[in-house]
Amino acid sequence: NALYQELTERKKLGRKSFAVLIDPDKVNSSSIEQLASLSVAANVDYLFVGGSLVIADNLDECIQQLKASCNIPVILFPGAPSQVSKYADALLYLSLISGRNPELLIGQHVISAPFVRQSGLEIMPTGYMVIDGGAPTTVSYISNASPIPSDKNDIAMCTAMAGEMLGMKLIYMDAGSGAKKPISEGMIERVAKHIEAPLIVGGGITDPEKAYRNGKAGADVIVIGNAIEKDLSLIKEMSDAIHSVPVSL
Ligand code: 1GP
Repeated sequence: NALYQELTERKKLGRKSFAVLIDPDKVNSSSIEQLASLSVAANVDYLFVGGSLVIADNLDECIQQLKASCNIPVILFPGAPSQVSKYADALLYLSLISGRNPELLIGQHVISAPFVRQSGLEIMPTGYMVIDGGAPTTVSYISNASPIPSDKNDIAMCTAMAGEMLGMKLIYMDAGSGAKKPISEGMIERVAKHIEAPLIVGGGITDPEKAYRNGKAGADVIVIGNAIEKDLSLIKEMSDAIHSVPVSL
């Protein structure tokens, strides 16, 4: 589990990481190359690949191409068990702990377990928490589970604590891709103070200032997808902002 170790070491040092989220439906071979070279130039730490709804059948190709174009670790962020590719470096093994849909807590894991193990991927058990992003997002609809209300910081904190005590190694708080309202710094701070696992935060972050504030509030990894799809120059701006968060332990 080399990548997980790296994540925890970065957290110990108070260093923030930037993950670019790539939706396989929204890229083609030339945009993948461009994304990879911009990400290398901007010192992006991780490439996350996946989405709640992946329509095209190009996951393997997309990842193989990313791996051929750069050395940034590729981590799967699957919306369904079908989104597993042995070509990636690691897999966020998500259990939707904010919801009460048994299929996404454990059901789909049971069905895909042999396949996932056989993939040889580094598995990162992740407590996945969907937070209300102001309007229904794809993830809130597809998951068929209520998100945590955006102002209920204590619910988020207790959910993350429970996830960690159940053995989850990462906590991922997500307002959903393209969320109108990203997660508040108050909620991030409340959760970060009560867990030791690295905290991933994403959903609806569109400006570098917000990304910076999330890092200051306690997010260890900041994930950005939509905003970058719209404006590739944001890769560098976001990366600089996230990496400029002062170290505080
Ligand atoms: C969604 O956290 C990710 O699952 C990123 O969201 O696409 O809104 O940046 P955006």
